[in-house]
Amino acid sequence: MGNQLNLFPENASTFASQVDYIYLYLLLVCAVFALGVVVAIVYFSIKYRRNPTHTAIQQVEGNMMLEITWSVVPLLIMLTMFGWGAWLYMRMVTPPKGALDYYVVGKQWMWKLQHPTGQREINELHVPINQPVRLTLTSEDVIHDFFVPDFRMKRDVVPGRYTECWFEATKIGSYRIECAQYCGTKHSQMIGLVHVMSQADYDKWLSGNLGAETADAAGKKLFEGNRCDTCHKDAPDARGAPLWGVYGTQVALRDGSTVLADDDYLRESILHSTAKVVAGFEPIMPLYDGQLTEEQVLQLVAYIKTLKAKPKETQ
Ligand code: HEC
Ligand SMILES: [Cu+2]
Repeated sequence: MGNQLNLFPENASTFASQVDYIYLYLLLVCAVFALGVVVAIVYFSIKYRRNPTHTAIQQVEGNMMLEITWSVVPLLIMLTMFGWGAWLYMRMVTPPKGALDYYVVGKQWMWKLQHPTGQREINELHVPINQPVRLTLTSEDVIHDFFVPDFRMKRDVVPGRYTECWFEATKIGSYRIECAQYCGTKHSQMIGLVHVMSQADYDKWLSGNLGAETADAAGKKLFEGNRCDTCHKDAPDARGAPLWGVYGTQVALRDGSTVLADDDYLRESILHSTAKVVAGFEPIMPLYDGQLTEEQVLQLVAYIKTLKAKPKETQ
């Protein structure tokens, strides 16, 4: 919008302006109250300054109306902040169906990113415009934080678990990625760029970067290479728990509880299989902790998510 004073980063995603509106609203409310307090301080300190003509001042013991007003009015104002904030927060943490799935692994001190179609990048991410993009994030070492100020998008990247976030870019251009969690000596150099492109340019970019394997294809190779398939076969006599169609279902565990088979559960089952043992199975699965990188685990999880249940055979 021309040469204006740049108080805010650019608005380059669908929720950037929403975040700014809330921010301005909070600022406005604070400013109005701060101003009121300052004016009252100045006014009263002049009005009631030490003065020989002032005699002893009458004590005010309390005023019910006043008490109620200054409790209820701030409460109502707070509730508007809460309601508005919660509404936007829910939008920001719920990726829409059909979002493109990208994977992000943070590492001292770089970002490794992978496209749904397999292309890999370091510290750079090319995405199409006007298309919801979902990121699944994890870390190889310490806590990082994936921050794109121009999208108002920020998510902690935590070792040992998956976090996710999403955005839909609305402006072609390049936007800075910053690590927003102090992560060691070169934290300030853990930066990158998101390149938002037209769909046509994006397709061209993708086709110029062939030779990559999708995450689930790489996962399939790892699955065979690590001999997961010797136990996890799609056969009734398999020694491992069935993985076909397991994603998104409730899994019954040996201790009688159930657990939702989401990304985090699959990750934990691969690295520390004994943490949650599936009902009807012995904890014979080897521990893969330390044997697989986070990227490989992401790929295995991506592969397991593609395994669909076969239609039940009629007996
Ligand atoms: C020696 C046999 C064996 C091997 C090898 C093995 N698993 Fe397992 N796996 C099991 C058994 C048994 C269970 C169920 C008991 C448990 O949860 O520990 C299981 C459970 C799982 C689960 C949880 C499944 C569910 O239904 O909740 C996942 C995911 C999994 N394995 C993935 C893998 C992957 C990926 C590999 C290879 C890196 C692998 N397994 C290698 C035997 C094996
Ligand atoms: Cu970092």
